[in-house]
Amino acid sequence: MDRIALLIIDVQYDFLPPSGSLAAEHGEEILPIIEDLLDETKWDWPVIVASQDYHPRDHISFATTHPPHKPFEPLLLKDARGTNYEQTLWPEHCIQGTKGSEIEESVKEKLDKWSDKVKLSRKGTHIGLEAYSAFEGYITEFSNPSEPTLEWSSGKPPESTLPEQSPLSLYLRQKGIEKVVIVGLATDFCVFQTALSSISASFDTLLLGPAMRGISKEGTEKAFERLRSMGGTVIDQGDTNWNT
Ligand code: VGL
Ligand code: ZN
Repeated sequence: MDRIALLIIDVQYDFLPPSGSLAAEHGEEILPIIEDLLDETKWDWPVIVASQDYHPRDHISFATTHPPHKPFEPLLLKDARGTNYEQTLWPEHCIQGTKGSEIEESVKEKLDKWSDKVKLSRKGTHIGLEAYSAFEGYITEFSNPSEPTLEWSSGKPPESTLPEQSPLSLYLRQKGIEKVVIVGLATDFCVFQTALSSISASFDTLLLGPAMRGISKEGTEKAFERLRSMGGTVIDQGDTNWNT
């Protein structure tokens, strides 16, 4: 048996209907599938990593940080590493200390039961850096997570690392992981970027379509197409027989 890790991306209230500020349409439909994947009588994951988008107030990605610009506008910015890039501006979401930043309760409860097999990747914690991929976060205990240190919040940020040198990649390799199964939100942003990093870091990468939802339909289709062309395995969103 391969050593397979389950990566659960950003299953947080702000990405979920009905109250999320940046909800993926029908995002709630993935919850029963993820709960099933976390049933210890059915599955035996050696490693599970949940990611959490975890922004400070005034994060560089928020439209409110750049008045008079509005959510979903593109804006050219310079990030905390001095890199010029095009930011899609977002409504405020996943702000540290708010309900919207919390991992959805039924999933969190199940994850707590996996105790030392589950870790948390916290990302987007630096005020001046956008970070979509779970490979761009720092790794901490799921049940007793640490708050971001200065370099991960507002100080001089850690230098950008290649995906294979990232904290998550080093952790997975140390655990002997060769393959990852990715689920969560949102397909066209954080799931997509996590999968790209995973492929670059040479993990055998499988995306479970029925257990993910996107922010835009076109973005989701493009993401699936691009990941397939890069060597990822993508199970279609509508595939109801994936588990047989
Ligand atoms: C995400 C937009 C902004 C995501 C996070 O989790 O896909 N999307 N921040
Ligand atoms: Zn975000």
